[in-house]
Amino acid sequence: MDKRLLTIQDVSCFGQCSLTVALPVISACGVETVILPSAVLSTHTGGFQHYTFRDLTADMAKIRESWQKENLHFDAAYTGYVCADQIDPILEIIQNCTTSGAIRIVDPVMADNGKLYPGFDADFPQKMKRLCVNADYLLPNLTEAAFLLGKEPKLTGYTREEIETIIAELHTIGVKNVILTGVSFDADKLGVAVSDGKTIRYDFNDKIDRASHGTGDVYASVFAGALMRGFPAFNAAALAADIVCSAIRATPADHWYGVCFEKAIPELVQRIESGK
Ligand code: PXL
Repeated sequence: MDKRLLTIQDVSCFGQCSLTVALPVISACGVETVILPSAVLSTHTGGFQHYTFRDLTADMAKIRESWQKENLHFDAAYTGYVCADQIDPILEIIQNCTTSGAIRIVDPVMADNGKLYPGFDADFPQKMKRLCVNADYLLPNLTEAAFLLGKEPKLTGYTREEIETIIAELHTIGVKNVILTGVSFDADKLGVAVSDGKTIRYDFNDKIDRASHGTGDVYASVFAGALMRGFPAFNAAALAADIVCSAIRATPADHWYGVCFEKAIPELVQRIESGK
């Protein structure tokens, strides 16, 4: 039977991020996608000033009970932007509503460019860490990885040795596979380090010199979809990077709040179906 994935993250009604990216992207990969919205915001928080925030934490246990009564189970759980009070209800959902051997993909969405996103306190990373410790696949950017490990993030200039120390420390807290984004050893290239705890492999693309919001969500969603379709983790990580680059290139310069990932969906479908 085809595998079914549950994704838990917010709905930012406007802004091309979180669930409005994950659902279309993972569905386009041909994977049944069940959603649990953790909150509803009028827009995302990355540059909009007047966002509303409807917290759906109180619904999480009720939704879990409903799924348990219906005997519904998921073969993978992928979590993104969530709040501190949602960590325990999410762990309960994962414990009770996933199949044995289900894959846990955690994107510890909370920070970028050296800073926590608005709305997260300094103690949030230690709370998010509880969701990360048993992840099968953890997809932090470099800022998130530093915060999870209680380190001061650097904006640039990580050496290969520093990158590999961060990866080793993430394995030490219990993460099985690390997909670390935002790695750069060369001014013209940006990439990802993929580690299964034994081997670290790097994939680089030409750096596109533009600040783009929501690329992390496109990245993690393509990765999750490709993994569910049988891509090895390194290939899923490299495909995700290619699709993010295509999405950025398809985005007009004045489109500041997100990336036009919709334009990259035909390429995504073609690459998923060809297995490359
Ligand atoms: O793209 C990550 C993200 C998801 N959800 C909300 C956000 C952000 C980043 O700013 O604000 C609500």
